[in-house]
Amino acid sequence: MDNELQIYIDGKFYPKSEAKVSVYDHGFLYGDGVFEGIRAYNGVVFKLKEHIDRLYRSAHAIMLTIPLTKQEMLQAVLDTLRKNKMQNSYIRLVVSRGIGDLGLDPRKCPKASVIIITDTIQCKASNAQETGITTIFSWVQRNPVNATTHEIKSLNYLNSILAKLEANAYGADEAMCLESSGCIAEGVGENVFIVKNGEIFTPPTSTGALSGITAEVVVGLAAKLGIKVAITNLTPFMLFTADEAFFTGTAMEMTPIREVNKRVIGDGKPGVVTKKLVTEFQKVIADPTQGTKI
Ligand code: PXG
Repeated sequence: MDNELQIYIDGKFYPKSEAKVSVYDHGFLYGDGVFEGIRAYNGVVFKLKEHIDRLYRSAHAIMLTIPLTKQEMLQAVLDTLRKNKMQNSYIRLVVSRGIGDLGLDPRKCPKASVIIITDTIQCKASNAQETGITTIFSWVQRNPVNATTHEIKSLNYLNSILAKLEANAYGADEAMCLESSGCIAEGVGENVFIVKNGEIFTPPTSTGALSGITAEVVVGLAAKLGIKVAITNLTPFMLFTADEAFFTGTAMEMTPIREVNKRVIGDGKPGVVTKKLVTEFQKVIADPTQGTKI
């Protein structure tokens, strides 16, 4: 197929149907690797440098040597988008430990593998931004900071998948995880924010949450709008009784939360502060100075 999506694997392009990695790759055998999810809007890769920086920080934390410089990685992402003539895309950048033997010792894996997929994603209903989504607290505790913490964007996502299964089982749109002290860590692939009395609150990354690039953008927008932001522990009660709540993430973008474990948040509709931020957020993702041009 001529128009089949082309996938980058270690410097070469393969049609999607032939883009394969070895069953001896430790990314597959052990979840040993790191990744990023990135979006391109209208020919501009949003916050590409920030995502690449985070990828290399994750790799550093698991002592994984990426066989490309950051600049080469950036070029490889742009090349893959150009190859596929993609102007709008959801980009998945994966670096796995590479091929080893059946033992888990990473020293048996001489070379990491770099994979770049430039596809699209549908992770929420098309009207989610207007209606908000429903969520539940999962029984699954976020991996603690002294374990496979989500501060590292690693290929170990079973913690999130267990929580997502719970959302599916209860018919909720998304799940959230609590950390060991019972405070809110984050969603399965999103950071969580609440609004109370016109101020914004979000948990610190010391709960084992990822330092979200979308969250950082939203915090910046709030500052620009003169809305106070506090990074602080959030209890489930604080979310139940918030005026407004929303998720942020590359895949989810900014999405209002209207319900948590059947408790309606505020009046069950996206609130004024959330709506103001969503408007600003739409402007930022459309701003070519906020990313890297394809
Ligand atoms: N927390 C976790 C654990 C994440 O994986 C975020 C927060 C949001 O971070 P950014 O930087 O994107 O604002 C993420 C990243 C999906 C999906 O399919 C989403 C992520 C990762 C993997 C899959 O929804 N989001």
